[in-house]
Amino acid sequence: MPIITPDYYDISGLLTEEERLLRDTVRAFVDEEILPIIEHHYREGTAPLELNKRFGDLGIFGATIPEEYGGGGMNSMCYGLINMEMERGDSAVRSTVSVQSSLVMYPIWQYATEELKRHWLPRLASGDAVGCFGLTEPDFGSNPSGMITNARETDSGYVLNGAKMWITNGTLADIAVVWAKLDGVVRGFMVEKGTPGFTAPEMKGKHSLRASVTSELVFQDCEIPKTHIMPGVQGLRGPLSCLNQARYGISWGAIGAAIACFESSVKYATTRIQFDKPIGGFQLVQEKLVWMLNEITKAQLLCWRLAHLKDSGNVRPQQISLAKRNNVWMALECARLAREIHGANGILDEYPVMRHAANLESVKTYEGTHDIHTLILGQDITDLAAFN
Ligand code: TGC
Ligand code: FAD
Repeated sequence: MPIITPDYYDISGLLTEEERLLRDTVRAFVDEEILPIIEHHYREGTAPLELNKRFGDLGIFGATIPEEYGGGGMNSMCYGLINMEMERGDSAVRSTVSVQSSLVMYPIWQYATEELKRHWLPRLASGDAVGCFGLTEPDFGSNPSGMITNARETDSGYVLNGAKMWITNGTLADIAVVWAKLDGVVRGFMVEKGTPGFTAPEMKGKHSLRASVTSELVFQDCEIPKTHIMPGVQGLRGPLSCLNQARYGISWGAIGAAIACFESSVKYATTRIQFDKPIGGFQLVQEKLVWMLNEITKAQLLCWRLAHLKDSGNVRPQQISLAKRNNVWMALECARLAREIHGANGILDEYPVMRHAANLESVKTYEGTHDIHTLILGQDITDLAAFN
């Protein structure tokens, strides 16, 4: 029997029964509710919003947030497994999970006032509310410290001015976590949908992550109450601490996309006949499948260990950078190899590989580009910064 879903080093055997059960539940959910509709959404360039409440019912949003705030109270392994299974469906649905859980619920839980935590976290966990995270600006992507979006304090609150770009779910969001400078220091602010002076137009024309909404956030004398600053953090380490959570999830997610490409490739290679035999019987095709299995297995082991480091409280951001950098690169290479194995059929949406390949181009760029993670690791090795 061919290997279809790779678990070559029995990572399943390293999971607890609860972790396995969760993985299998999310896997079945993706098979039954995401795979049948995702190509349609991708083709139309629409987000599967109907899934948000289902994610909430399944406890997928805010998996690691404490239960008293409506979260799942789960460990990092569970959060990783959720991301992996989701991205086996599509990077866009994993993006929705990443943004809601790591980039919206996490900073609210860590840094917002108790009142706003109690108000927003249960709504975000249930999928009744959607959030977004605004860090990137048109002129400041890899270098967010240069951001020009700013806040001015008034008697009643703060006035925001500036613009964010490339913001996942911005147009849909009921609550935006926005990073802006107050007296030259980066601070976190919570801006509710409909606040006068705040608009979030959708960006169009993407060839990648087409089943996800990406937006600008525009602030023109946008006044928010005093309570809506996040008192718990100051400086760039606020948004970067959230990115640690999301980059960790993406490291797992990328494995899911790679597995989808591997599964499709094995099925195709064992059934497509050329020169009177299945193409999987040719050495050059086998070499591609072996490369994929090899790299997926290494990525799985990396993430398994990373989850334990994270839950022990000993993980360093650079270790997360290594996993994000490696696993997304590995998944994109798998998608490209899968496209080759599928021949011309590889460009059709009857197979998932081109969609994953196009999505992974974004995943390689967001949450810190591949090269920015190279520089983070280069600095860690040499103690010399090469950013500028
Ligand atoms: P630097 O001087 O190194 O650090 C500034 C302060 O931050 C602290 N710090 C961190 N804290 C927590 N976690 C980390 N990973 C941290 N890295 C640094 C640092 O200790 C310092 O703290 P303090 O208290 O001393 O002030 O900062 P820098 O300006 O030199 O920047 C470093 C650099 C380039 C690595 C950083 O800016 C970076 O990572 N750039 C990439 C930007 C990025 O990843 N943007 C992502 C936007 S969000 C997104 O893409 C969402 S996609 C959503 C989806 O899934 O759909
Ligand atoms: P730039 O920073 O302009 O980089 C361009 C190129 O130059 C890259 O190859 C980069 O590696 C390279 N480069 C830059 N600096 C250096 C250097 N010092 N040394 C060597 N090479 C360098 N952001 C959010 O805040 N919230 C979101 O929800 C969000 N969602 C996104 C969704 C999608 C679909 C996409 C594509 C992006 C999203 N982003 C989001 C933005 C994302 O984080 C940025 O695109 C990313 O950080 C890179 O910034 P940039 O695109 O401006 O590229």
